[in-house]
Amino acid sequence: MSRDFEVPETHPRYQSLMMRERISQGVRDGLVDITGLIAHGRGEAFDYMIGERTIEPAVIAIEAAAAALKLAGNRVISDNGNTAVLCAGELVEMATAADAKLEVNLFHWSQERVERIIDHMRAHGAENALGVDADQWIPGLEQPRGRCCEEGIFTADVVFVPLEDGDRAQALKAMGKTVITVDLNPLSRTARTCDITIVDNIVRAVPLLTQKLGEIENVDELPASLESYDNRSNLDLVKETLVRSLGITS
Ligand code: PTJ
Repeated sequence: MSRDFEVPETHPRYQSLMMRERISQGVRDGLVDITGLIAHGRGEAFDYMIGERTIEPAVIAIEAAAAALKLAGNRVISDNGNTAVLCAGELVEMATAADAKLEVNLFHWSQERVERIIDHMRAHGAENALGVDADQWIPGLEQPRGRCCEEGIFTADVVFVPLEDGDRAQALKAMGKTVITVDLNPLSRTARTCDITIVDNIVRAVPLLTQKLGEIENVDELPASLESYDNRSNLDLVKETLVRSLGITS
């Protein structure tokens, strides 16, 4: 379905409306599952509450994520329909900066959509996006996201899983992996399960993470800085920000 409307750049909510456009166009192009619209709307609501800006706890989590990725042996960035249409090029840049593999892994799985997303990632510079020939299964995960690649998610020690569901995050942790997510909802099961949760919009978080990876100079200092990171207290800081933003007093 096409329409004769373009969001004017002068619109006060231009950035937000453009994200909606990318997600809805992604549905029309067969990249985003229809429920991706709902997931995006939920994210928008939380983004509104944190002021559509990168808050301090997210900066702290981004630093920890950069350290974890740098220290890893096999790093994988997991990509789905929403992440692909919101920041394909930025994810490719992050993969280069982190020396990470990209793997398409879908909840609403179809081989056709995996292939479409991989083509989309290639068009944005990805040389080798995994996911088409998934040859492994995440133990205990009885949903389509269990499907994964031996050389990618299955053997990774650090996995970046933005806009995720809690089930896979839990199953990946049970495999002994370090799991990093980007999720605007600090209350989600994913946010609470992961080792490092970046509560920020993925369109802001990924470029900042790439920048941080590029700024790391002393790798020897990373284990200590990672050790001092506590995801639970960082999420508490996010919740305090939300409470302040809603004007709630106890
Ligand atoms: O492409 P598929 O089939 O793998 O499906 C992808 C979606 C995102 C539809 C699927 O993973 C899903 O349904 O996710 P959930 O369970 O709705 O969780 C998505 C989480 O991401 C929610 O907590 C949202 O608040 C959050 N979110 C949505 N948009 C953004 C976001 N977080 C950061 N940046 C966003 N732009």
